[in-house]
Amino acid sequence: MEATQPTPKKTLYSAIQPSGSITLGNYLGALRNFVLLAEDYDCLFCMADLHALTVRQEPAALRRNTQSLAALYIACGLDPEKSLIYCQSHVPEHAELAWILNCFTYMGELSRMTQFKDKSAKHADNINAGLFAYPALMAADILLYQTHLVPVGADQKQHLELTRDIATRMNSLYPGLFVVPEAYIPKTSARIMSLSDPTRKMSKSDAEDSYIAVLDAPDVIRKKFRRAVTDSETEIRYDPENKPGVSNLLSILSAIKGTTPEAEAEGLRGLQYGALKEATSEAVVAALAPIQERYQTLMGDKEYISNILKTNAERAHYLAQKTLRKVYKKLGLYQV
Ligand code: ATP
Ligand code: LTN
Repeated sequence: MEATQPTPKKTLYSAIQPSGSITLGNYLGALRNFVLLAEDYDCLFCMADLHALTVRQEPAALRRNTQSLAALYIACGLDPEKSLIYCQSHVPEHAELAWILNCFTYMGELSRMTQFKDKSAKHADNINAGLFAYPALMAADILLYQTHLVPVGADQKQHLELTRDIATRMNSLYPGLFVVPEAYIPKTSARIMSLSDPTRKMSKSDAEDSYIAVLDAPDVIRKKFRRAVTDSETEIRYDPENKPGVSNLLSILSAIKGTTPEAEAEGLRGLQYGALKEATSEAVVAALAPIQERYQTLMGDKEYISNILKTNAERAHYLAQKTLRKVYKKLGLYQV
């Protein structure tokens, strides 16, 4: 009788930039799904420190944020024995494959990227070539591991489409080169908005009062929600177009509770905005408390974190080398 082999798991890849404190947007849009999906895939979760350099970073803060993000990945429930949690700059193949992909990515494609347009406007004094080529490095991250699924927030959809276009383009020139990845974007909470300007996405590199950090103390969370911009009406209704502030609070509340924004609006019908803010902040405080506790414990053992990052980078490096060698060979780079 033939022995049945277990089907190998597909590969899941995602990354977050260590460019500031991880926000509730990063958590609900991305990190939380990493944890939910991790069991079913072979996973890699990266701290995208090379991407973070596309905007000026203070060196000590970048170092601290990278270590903190590693601890937060684990505190949120990712198991570093099962998933590869590692730092992008520790695996040189990311930058090497990015160069190759740059040669297969058109200027026109890169200049259509809304993140490039947004960040250029925000950092008009530093519109560098790295910011422009950012999506090619992101494509390299993903394609290097022959990734099937990439969980991200809605703002990264365009970058994922470009990654797929690059992979498909190169596969038609060099058959069988890359797996063409799919994006996984959550239905609700794919785009959590800023508390101070609910028409813009919550972002960790904006002013502190515009976002909730996953590591904010309970009183800070309550204060930030109390000050969150709403509107001059009084009705609690889910209507992102006309009531972006109120709708954002309803999205956050329902994402935490696993319900829908409409159901939460119904439950709070007739109450004032203060009640919505309180319900949202208490739900967020309760959801973040166990993560914060685990995070504090992990940060008490920095050696544990650095050992994990060291061994995981070696494993990632091994996988990355396999793809890079294949790419060099198929493209005709002379091998000795
Ligand atoms: P920065 O402000 O430095 O550009 P960011 O807060 O936008 O950072 P990223 O590191 O670029 O965060 O994103 C990490 C992940 O979090 C990505 O999958 C991204 O789509 C997701 N994400 C970021 N902001 C939000 C948001 N407001 N709502 C939902 N998901 C988000
Ligand atoms: N560009 C992403 C971060 C990122 C990423 C990736 C996400 C870098 N490399 C690979 C998914 C897969 C962002 O969120 N700004």
